[in-house]
Amino acid sequence: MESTRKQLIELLEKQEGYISGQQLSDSLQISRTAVWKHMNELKKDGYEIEAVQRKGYKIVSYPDKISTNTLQWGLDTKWMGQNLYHYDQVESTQQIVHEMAKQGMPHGTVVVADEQVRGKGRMARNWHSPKGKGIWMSILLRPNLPPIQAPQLTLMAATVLAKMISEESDLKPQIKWPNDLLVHHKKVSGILTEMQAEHDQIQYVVLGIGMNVNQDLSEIQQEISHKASSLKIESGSHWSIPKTIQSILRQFEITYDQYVKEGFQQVKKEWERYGYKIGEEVTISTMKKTWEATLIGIEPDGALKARDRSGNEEKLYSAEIHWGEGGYHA
Ligand code: BTX
Repeated sequence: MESTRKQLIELLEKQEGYISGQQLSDSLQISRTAVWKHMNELKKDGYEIEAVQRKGYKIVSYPDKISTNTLQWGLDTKWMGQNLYHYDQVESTQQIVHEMAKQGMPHGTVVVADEQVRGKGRMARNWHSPKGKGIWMSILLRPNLPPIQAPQLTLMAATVLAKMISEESDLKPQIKWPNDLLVHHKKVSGILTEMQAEHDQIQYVVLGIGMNVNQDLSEIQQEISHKASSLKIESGSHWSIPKTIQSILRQFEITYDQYVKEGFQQVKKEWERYGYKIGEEVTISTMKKTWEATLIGIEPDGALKARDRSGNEEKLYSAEIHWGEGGYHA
């Protein structure tokens, strides 16, 4: 039943224009009546399907409602999100995936929530996760890597989100080191990577993605409204959350598999392509000094590389960067 519906959506998606009931019934090896019944179930789940006599069926619009079904149907990945759980409200999806990891759940397990009441940012900061307005999800990864390479996964995830936004819209996303996703200088997404490691080997990683999708301006919390935004505000149109989650999962799988096969080089290239202020001069302050430097790129250990006016290069791990006009401090 489940897999028939999944195949049905895949056939509808692949077809440009209409696909006939007969073709569907032949491909799925079910009766025309069964096809019709499945169509009704899809409509109940929020798919808008047009049925035209002698032409067949076509998906007109995708559901806005998130459910395990709407997320998994049409998700043509091999491992990413094939084990997926959706909740209405949670404290934090991170915490749930940590539990699942300890119970032995597989690589690529995904937890998505409509709302988080205790969403976490880095360094015990809060992450606002209002109901139905964004993507609040955590992914379980079991990479065969030493812990020292974990920052590469965060950098990789940032490129995944940037690529997804570029592909799905005319927006020009940028990645602000280490991992803020900006559109028009404002943060639309953040990544939180938490790792469990033993004996120089990563046991598992919980990679959390928070993305502001459909908030209007008035729905962005006042204290962050100068530096945060949503895809809807910046693009001027509503985004389907299930479709956007699927695009992220699809892009993530492709990029991750390539990273495992070919290493960090491609991630570095992509990251630098989207990198905020890469090639530009900023002011940097550390405990010891404050200086002007040009940002030149990232290093395999996740550091940001900068060159001062005398040509000396330095690797930055946690310096304060004055991002200048429109930017803000991490
Ligand atoms: P971060 O520490 O870079 O960002 C947190 C800071 O960003 C906050 O201190 C606040 O200033 C600002 N902020 C808070 N909420 C938002 C928001 N919705 N949009 C823009 N700026 C905001 C980034 O941490 C990592 C965020 C990961 C969130 C995901 S959601 C799924 C998973 N579950 C969970 O609890 N966390 C992750």
